[in-house]
Amino acid sequence: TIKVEDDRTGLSLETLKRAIADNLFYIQGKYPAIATKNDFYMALAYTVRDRLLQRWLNTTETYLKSKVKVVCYLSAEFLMGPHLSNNLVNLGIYDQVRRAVEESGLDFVELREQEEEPGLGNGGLGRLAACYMDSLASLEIPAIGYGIRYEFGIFDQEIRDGWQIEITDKWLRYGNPWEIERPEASIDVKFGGYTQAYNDENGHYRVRWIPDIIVKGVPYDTPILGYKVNTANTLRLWKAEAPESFEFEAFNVGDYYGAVNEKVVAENITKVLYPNDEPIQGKQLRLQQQYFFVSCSLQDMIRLHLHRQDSLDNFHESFAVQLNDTHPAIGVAELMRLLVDEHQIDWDRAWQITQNTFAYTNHTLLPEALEKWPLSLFGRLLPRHLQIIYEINQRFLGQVRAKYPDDHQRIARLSLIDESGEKYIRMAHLASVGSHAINGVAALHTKLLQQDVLRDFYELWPEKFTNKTNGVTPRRWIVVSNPKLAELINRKIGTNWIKHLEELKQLEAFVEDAEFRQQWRQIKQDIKRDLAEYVKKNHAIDINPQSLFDVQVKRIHEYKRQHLNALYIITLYNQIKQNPNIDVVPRTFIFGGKAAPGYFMAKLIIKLINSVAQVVNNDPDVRERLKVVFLPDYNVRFGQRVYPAADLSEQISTAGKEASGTGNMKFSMNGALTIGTLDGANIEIREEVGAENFFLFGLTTPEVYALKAKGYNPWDYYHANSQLKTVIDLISSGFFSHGDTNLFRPLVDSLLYHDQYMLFADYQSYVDCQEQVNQAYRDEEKWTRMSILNAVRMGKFSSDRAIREYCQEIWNAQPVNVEMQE
Ligand code: 26Q
Repeated sequence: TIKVEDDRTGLSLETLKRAIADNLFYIQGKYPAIATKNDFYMALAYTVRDRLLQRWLNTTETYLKSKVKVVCYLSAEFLMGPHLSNNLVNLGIYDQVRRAVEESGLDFVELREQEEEPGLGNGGLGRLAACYMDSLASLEIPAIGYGIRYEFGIFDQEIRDGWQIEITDKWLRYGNPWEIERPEASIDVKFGGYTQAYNDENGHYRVRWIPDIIVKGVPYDTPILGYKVNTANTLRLWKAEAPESFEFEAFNVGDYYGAVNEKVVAENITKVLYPNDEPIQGKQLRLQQQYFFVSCSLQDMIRLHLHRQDSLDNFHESFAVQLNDTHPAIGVAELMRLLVDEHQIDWDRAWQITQNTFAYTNHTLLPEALEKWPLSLFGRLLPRHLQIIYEINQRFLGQVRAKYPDDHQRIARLSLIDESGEKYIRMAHLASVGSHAINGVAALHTKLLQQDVLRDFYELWPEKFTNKTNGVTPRRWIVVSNPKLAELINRKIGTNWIKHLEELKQLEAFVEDAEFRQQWRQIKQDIKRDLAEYVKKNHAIDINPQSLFDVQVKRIHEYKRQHLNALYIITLYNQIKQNPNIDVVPRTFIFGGKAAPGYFMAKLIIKLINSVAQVVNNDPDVRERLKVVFLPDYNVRFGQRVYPAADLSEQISTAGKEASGTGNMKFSMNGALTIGTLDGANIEIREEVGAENFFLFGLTTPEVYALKAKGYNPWDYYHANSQLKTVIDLISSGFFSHGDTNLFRPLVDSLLYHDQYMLFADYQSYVDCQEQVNQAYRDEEKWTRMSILNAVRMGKFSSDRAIREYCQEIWNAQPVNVEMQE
């Protein structure tokens, strides 16, 4: 008998081939002879999406029909990366679909590369949200990711003459096959205007908010399938539109241009992602973005809740809402407004519900990076929320006063309002007061939060604080990005490790197996060769696949110290110039990362790296032993290519500045060794992989603090260290800038006069440590052992572990089985 499979769910080669052809014809409206690569990609993407839909609808229905607790992850950023390969892996149909594509006479890799990656985030925080969505689904935890559907994500970076140029990211240009618009679930959001007190029919005091404008939020849903499970959760991103009725109203009054303008204003709200990874002071549009998506999301939750239950009294048993930093912290005031003003719940009960609902994750230690909004701006945009925040503050400070009578300074420090000069709303305080749990993202970070940034809150409520060390998903960061390594591991220990990463430990048994080491090395070698080819093809630079691949990819920031890495390159270069026959370990320095468009010093660091590259790469004395490449437009897709190709991972932030880091984890999982400071999660990585398998250098956090207290004087290091002096003088002399002595002056001056990040203090320690790296790399077998031990001891850093901890200690959320009936 012939089995007739459904064209939209069947998995046989014949069915998949026909599905691709059908989608090309019926969705793209093309036949093969006139189809573009993108048409074929779209046909393929729809073929895959079709195979997700049953699971997605079953999952949604399961949640609607039961009273299970749903985790809502509120984040202004979701840096998802390409969906196609990830979905194929999680569906378990990668090889089959690849064959179907190839038997259709198409180039699978070429089609895969057609996908525009949704770059709806800046860096670590946005990518963490994406890894957590993968783990939530893979662990079968009911969850919704709520965020913003930016029309333009993080800019595309080009490098011209060594400088960063920003290009608009038109990611939606050719359509997005992974999302479904749900206009029927749109939600109205108010802005501006004023409030009015009144007494309701029962004589209760109430407040109504009469807004200036109303903006409509339209949800766009993307399925997030877990790994080899039926659970497909939803990522719901909101787009701002003008309400339909608006134009008509204005038309009748005759103010056509005014109406069109209102429409433009409304649609501006979700136009573009702010490309900064620290707060930009007082930008009204940014506050509008935050309130817009948070209000849409909370109203959506209330609607879902009332669909399942008839009272909001147990809202916090329906939903656990996680605040990804303070960007959605306005949610605390918004939920109070919705409960008190719109659903007539009394204040005290509403406050209990609110505190039980929210939890807050902090992602930064830099005090200047704590979000605050000028009170005047805030009051104009959200007049009712300002009143609510005053009320929350008054009650909160009442409690503080009861505990610490007459401690006025403490009260001023804790207040939700900063009144030291111009008045500001402190969003971290609002988040802390409105949440039942507060967490940092690595052990050191949480400790420093407790001792420093949120110290007064810790003294008040020590029980609210917990650590949740970050993790990353091994599906995307090993299986998708490094299939050859995954394959080798599968042959040795099966596939359980993909969902239980601690099981990689079993591979320790093979460290003394010479054949296994050879296979391990061969994989790294093959991937390095692939990367070399890619760099040759796309950037016309020759790099030597035998050389040590030394990689620093991350946002460009002074605290991350890409320029310390540059100082080391110049140091090596000087050594070669001094003695051209010196025996150096050949190295390729690979950089990637975007600078915030307004961050002058970060852009100058990019220029410095490119200028050093020019000189080093073209000096015949170097004889190809050193190469420096800055690869433009670092993004998730390029991360997937570069982590598996790295020998050495640069994690060199000033101790106490990097909250966690997550790139550090992706490198190590793929067998790179780390050179790093005792900062963020580096500390825990070193604990796991063993100090003997980690290249440690630099001051500790207490040493950084002590040096700062005593007075850090860069000149002391400059005068005492001739090697360092030579490097700095060479930059100052215009050697890397065609004789221009002004170009890098701001950078050199900052290092010499007021460097918060203490590069010179760590310089010698870094150079010495790099020499240890060289020695270790010369011993191939030793290096391979270290590489293997790094990868197989990374179990702790799976985002599955992190999500389990959040579920147990913060959310009280349980897995829910999704049945697969049609
Ligand atoms: C805020 C207000 C206005 C405009 C922009 C912002 C903004 C946007 C993004 C502020 C911060 C960010 C992103 C921060 C971030 O990525 N932090 C990183 O989070 C990672 C995940 O926890 C950590 O691993 C990194 O250490 C931390 O730097």
